[in-house]
Amino acid sequence: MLEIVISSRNPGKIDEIKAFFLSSGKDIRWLTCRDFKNFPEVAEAGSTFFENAKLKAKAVSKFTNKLTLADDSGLAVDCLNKKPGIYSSRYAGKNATDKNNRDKLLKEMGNVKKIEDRSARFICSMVLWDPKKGLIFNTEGICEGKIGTAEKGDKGFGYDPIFIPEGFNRTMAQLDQEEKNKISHRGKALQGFYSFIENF
Ligand code: ITT
Repeated sequence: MLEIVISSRNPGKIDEIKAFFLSSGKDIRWLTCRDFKNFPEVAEAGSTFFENAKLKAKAVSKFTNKLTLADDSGLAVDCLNKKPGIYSSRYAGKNATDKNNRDKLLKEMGNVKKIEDRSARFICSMVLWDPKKGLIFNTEGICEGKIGTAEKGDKGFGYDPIFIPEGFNRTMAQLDQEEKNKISHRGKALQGFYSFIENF
């Protein structure tokens, strides 16, 4: 069976990746940081989502000597000049929680009253790294939406409770995982990845 390591310490991402493949019919044995001792802590030193995804995939593939998938993602808010972007996980500081990050974002947007001025998008860059061949596949997914004025919903993770995807009047945290995976940045990247890995 095909074995792939997920280079992530984010349980929300890991769950969504596994769930996507559970319903796809392609049998993959997923390994995560829980399956290895001293799993590398990778500094996200790149200046784009793609660069950071490559850094995470490469370091973990080198360490495990296995095919490795990495996801670097974040939120770009138009009225904040595309912030927090690649700094989404550390927006409110180095050890910020998801809640700290959401609170900071809502505060920074406090004077942006009209919903049409609160546009944003989630971006996900995904990279598959082979320990012998290096980068063998990469793809990106984008999900457009708006930032709400208060948190709603308790599903998902990260910025989900304040992100209203285009075409919905609910936040991402009010969608089931299956619904989210159909429209999300990660779900779209996973569709691209699936077409590559389907006949691997
Ligand atoms: P790994 O690097 O270990 O994978 P991470 O959480 O640090 O975990 P990133 O560096 O890619 O991952 O940061 C992603 C940030 O964007 C983080 O703050 C997430 O909460 C947020 N984010 C990404 N995808 C999201 C999603 O589907 N819903 C809500 N927030 C999301």
